[in-house]
Amino acid sequence: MEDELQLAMADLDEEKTLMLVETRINTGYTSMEIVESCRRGIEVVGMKYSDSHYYLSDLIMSEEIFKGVMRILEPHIPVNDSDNGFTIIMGTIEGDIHDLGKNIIIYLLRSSGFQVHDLGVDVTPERFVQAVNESKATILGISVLLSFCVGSVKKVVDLLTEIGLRDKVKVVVGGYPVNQEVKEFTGADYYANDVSEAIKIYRQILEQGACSVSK
Ligand code: B12
Repeated sequence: MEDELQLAMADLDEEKTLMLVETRINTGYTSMEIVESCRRGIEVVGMKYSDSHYYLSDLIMSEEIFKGVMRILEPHIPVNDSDNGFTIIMGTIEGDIHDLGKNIIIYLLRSSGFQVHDLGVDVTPERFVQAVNESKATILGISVLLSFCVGSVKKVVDLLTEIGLRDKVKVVVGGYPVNQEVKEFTGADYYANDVSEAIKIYRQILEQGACSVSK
C-alpha cells in the first residue's frame, strides 16, 4: 500500500511530512507506526543518495525533518517512571555518528521502565566494555549504520569474551545494515533493524530474564 507519509519523507517535503505526522497522531496511529513510515521514507533518501540523485545536504535535510517528527511524537510517547529492574547500556559504535534510530529505541525503552545509560555516538569498543564492567547492566545495545564499522561491533563482543564479561550481558546490535549475517559475524545475541523487532527483543529479554534467555 502506498504510504503518503513515507513518500513525503522520501521527497524531503518537510511541511507535508510534519502535517501528516500531526494528522496521524490525532487520528489514532501509534508513535511506532509513524516512526516506521518515516524510517522507510528516510531509507529511500539513503538510496537516492547512493544513486547520486541526492547529495550530502539532502541527508542533512532528512535528519532535520526526522528530528521535527520526533519533536511532535515525544510528548505522545508514554513516560514510565517505574523501574523494571533492567539496566541497558546503549551507544553508536566507533566511527559512526548516526543516532536518530538509537535515540528512538532509547525513548521507547525508557517508556517501558528500562534504565538506559546512553554513551552517545562514536563509542570505542573499550568504552562499551568499560561501561558494562562498571555498571549493573545486563543488556548492551549497539547501533551501527555504516557497514565499515561492523568490525568494531565484533571487537566489542570479542573484548567482552576476553575479559570474562560475555556471560554478563545480552548483546543486541541494531541499525540499517544489520541482519542475521551481521549478528553471526559480530557474535551478538540479537539483531534488529526496525522498531517493532527491537521492542520484541527487549520484551523477550524482559519476560525471560536477561541472563537466562535463549539465543
Ligand atoms: C540521516 C542520515 C545521515 C545523517 C545522520 C544524522 C543523525 N543524527 O543520525 C548525517 C547527514 C549526519 C549522515 C552522515 C553520513 N552518512 Co548517513 N544516512 C542517513 C540516512 C538517510 C538515515 C539514517 C536514519 O537516521 N534512519 C532513521 C532511523 C530511525 O533508522 P535506523 O537508524 O535504521 O534505526 C532503526 C533501526 O535500525 C533500529 N536501530 C537502530 N539502532 C539500533 C540499536 C539497537 C540496539 C537496536 C535494538 C535497534 C536499533 O531501530 C531504529 C528505529 O526504527 C541513512 C539511510 C538509511 N537507509 O539508513 C544514511 C546512511 C546510513 N548514511 C550513509 C553514509 C555513507 C553517510 C556518510 C559517510 C556520508 C558522507 N559522505 O559523509 C556520513 C557518515 C558520518 C559518520 N561518520 O557517521 C550510508 C551508509 C552506507 C553504508 N553501507 O555504510 C547510508 C545507508 C546512505 C546510503 N544509502 O548511502 N547520514
